[in-house]
Amino acid sequence: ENDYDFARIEATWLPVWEEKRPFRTDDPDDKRPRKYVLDMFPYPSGDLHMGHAEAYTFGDVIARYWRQQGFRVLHPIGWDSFGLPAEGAAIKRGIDPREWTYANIEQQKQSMKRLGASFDWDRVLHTSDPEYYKWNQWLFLKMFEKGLAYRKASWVNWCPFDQTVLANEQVVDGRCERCDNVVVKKQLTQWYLKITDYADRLLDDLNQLEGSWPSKVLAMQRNWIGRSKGAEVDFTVEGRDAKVTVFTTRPDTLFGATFMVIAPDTDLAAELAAGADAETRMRFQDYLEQTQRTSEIDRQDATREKTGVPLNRYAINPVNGERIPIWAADYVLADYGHGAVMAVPAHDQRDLDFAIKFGLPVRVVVDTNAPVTGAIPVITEEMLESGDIPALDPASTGVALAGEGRLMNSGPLDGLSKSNAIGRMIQLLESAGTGRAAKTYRLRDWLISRQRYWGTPIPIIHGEDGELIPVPFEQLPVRLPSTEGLDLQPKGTSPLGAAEDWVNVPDPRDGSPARRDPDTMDTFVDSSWYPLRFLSPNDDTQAFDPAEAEKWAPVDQYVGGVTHAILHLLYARFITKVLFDLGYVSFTEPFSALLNQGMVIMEGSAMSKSRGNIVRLSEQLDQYGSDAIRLTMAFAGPPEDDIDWADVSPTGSAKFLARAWRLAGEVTTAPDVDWKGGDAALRRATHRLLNDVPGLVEAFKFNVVVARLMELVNQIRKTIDQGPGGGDPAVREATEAVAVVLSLFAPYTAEDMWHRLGYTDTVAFAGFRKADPDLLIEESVTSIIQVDGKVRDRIEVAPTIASDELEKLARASAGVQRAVGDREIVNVIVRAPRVVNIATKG
Ligand code: ANZ
Repeated sequence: ENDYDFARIEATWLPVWEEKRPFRTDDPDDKRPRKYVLDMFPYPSGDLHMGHAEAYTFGDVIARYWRQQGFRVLHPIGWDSFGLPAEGAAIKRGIDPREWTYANIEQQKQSMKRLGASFDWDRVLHTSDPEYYKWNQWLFLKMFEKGLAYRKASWVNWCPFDQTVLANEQVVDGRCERCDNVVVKKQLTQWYLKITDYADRLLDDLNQLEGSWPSKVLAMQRNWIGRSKGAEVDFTVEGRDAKVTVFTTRPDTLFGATFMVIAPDTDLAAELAAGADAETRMRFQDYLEQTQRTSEIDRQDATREKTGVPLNRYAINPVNGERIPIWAADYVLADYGHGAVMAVPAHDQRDLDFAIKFGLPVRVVVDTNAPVTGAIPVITEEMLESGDIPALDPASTGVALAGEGRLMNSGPLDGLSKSNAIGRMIQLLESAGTGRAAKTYRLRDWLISRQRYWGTPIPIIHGEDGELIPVPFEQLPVRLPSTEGLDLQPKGTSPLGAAEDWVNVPDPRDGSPARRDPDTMDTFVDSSWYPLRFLSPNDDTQAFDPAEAEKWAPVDQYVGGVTHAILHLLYARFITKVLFDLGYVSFTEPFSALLNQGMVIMEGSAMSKSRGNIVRLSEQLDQYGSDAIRLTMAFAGPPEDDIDWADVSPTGSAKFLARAWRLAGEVTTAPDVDWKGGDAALRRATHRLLNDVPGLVEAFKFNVVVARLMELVNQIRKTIDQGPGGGDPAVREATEAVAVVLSLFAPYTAEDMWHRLGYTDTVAFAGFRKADPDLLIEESVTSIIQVDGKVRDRIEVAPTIASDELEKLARASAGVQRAVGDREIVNVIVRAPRVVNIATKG
């Protein structure tokens, strides 16, 4: 009983929490303010690991903190339980993916409970439950209705081994991230969500998150959306009725366009080649095949040797009527802008490399030697004096002139600065009807079709006439059929296509034979709106209750890994805006604040099976207990930083917990004792802690809070051992404060302390005591007395000392008297209570 035994303490309190469910948030009469604290929900891949423990510790500290501050805190958890690994495990072991998934969920749930995570266990959701994915289907149908879900044929990354489409990020150096086989391009008809319609809002609304999201994540989102401003220019093509439009960020350089380049893998390139001579057609065909074997990443690599073929066709420059040749080259991307560029080799490096390699003309149209106000001058005074002015000759230097300057060789633009010329050129194009201001984005529409079993079935029926018919709402969910008799091996089409009983359905229009769409949705759809489902997880009439969303959402604090910095957050932001437009929510951003925890690493590198450096969470929990592990995570440093498990000391944490815990057994006063008479120094230390904790926790300085707890525990120990003992009321006051603050980090130990201190309710809602302002005042401060700029004395004064009082003390101080001697004091500046400056003369 008098020894700290984490196993006994865990065994005492876990069943109590299980039974009392203190973290339920379902009392409609509770009028306290609300906070929604959400951890990114896990994928059920085996048991929890150290990284999970870290993330859930930080989320839990924040949730527990707001509870202690008197908020009702919604802190739910669920599982992102659809996805490929379950399918892989199922194939390998010949079991149903459900078996693997739900067994892992059960195991993770037990670990989370053991970790003392204060989740509301009555709101658990699994995205692979039909009760959940029904609402993915509802969302899809809503978007289909609005034209935001659509099908199109396009070139996609295809892994011939895994027989599936890959996202661009899953292609590494042209190979499949999973199996390392060379990825090819394949033309497929797939479902897309029209996220590009939201590009501007997704970008502009990031400004609202400035300061409450990590700036790195904001930058990554901005880059991913990649908005460029410029113009579209229409070129006539000889022998073709329709014009060809290009996107350019530099319309000012149009007079310097000496050729045009089109992405080979576009209909336009194919059409232009088809209209050329036989040799050109053949060369183009070979080149197209070569392009299709080249990865997106290589194509975007600006330093790669340029390749391309002439199409033997000509375009007319709309501003000067010049006839320029058209080429096909893979450095121009099919799905950016219009898949075609006006090449200005003098001012664009890629175009210059290409022009030099194929002997195409280079014409300078911006004099980058000419001074422009506000721009960094290219020509310095010294250059002018020495006459050493760089030649405007990119064709021989090989370096494009990308900088500021004044226009030349450009008719009406001559003499204008670059930015003025951009504006002027857009005006000229607009009035001639041959171009206009335009924006373009890197962001692509979101491809959501997956040719896989373990996901949400797309609720569309294909009529015999090719019509796409939404599954009537009353028929949702479209449930996944059982895996009985299905071959889940990847083969390029969805395994669901072979589920004859499932896939063949009557056409909802007239009962004629029709087929279900056999594809399932990207699991990022599942996670794009799950925070809302937690608000009414058992509602079978709607995806979420808008009234509850009004109360709780958006999420006040989201916690999770930086691995989700781009896609998950972008998709969740997109879907939130869609729900806003549909009138279901009143806000446009799902996560008001974001904390990215670092990684748990080992001896400088990430933990991985191949390195053999995996630290097993369950073993750590067995050895040190949950509280010590949690405390170690919190104490290791700022939560955003990586934690090297080789550098931390769970043993040290456990020792500290034992020290803190023992104090509770030594307090001999009753809970209602009057603290007023307690040891003053200890009381001041307690109140300083109480005063500082909120600011520290809200700035995520958990490590500092833990350090402060350690100090206070030491001071309590000293007070007991050297002073008035456990009967001093200040010892009770301080130990209670320790228990309450410690409950954020070490809930088991804190709970046990609280009960040993004589309370019967959980410590989780005890609340921070308000710091007493009188006890925050320092007893004395050191005042520095300077004479003619030199420190001559230091005196201890009351922090509230008045200026004239301080001046008197200063003048009287021995050090000052000595320094002044018989000189005259001409000026005294007093900054009470810290400094007095005395100036003398003579
Ligand atoms: C003429 C020009 C002159 C350009 C100049 C740049 C500099 P960002 O800023 O990334 O948006 N471009 C347009 N479509 C392209 C495509 N599908 N694939 C590859 N490049 C493409 O880049 C916009 C610039 O990239 C455009 O402006 C165009 O080249 C090129 F001195 O037009 B520019």
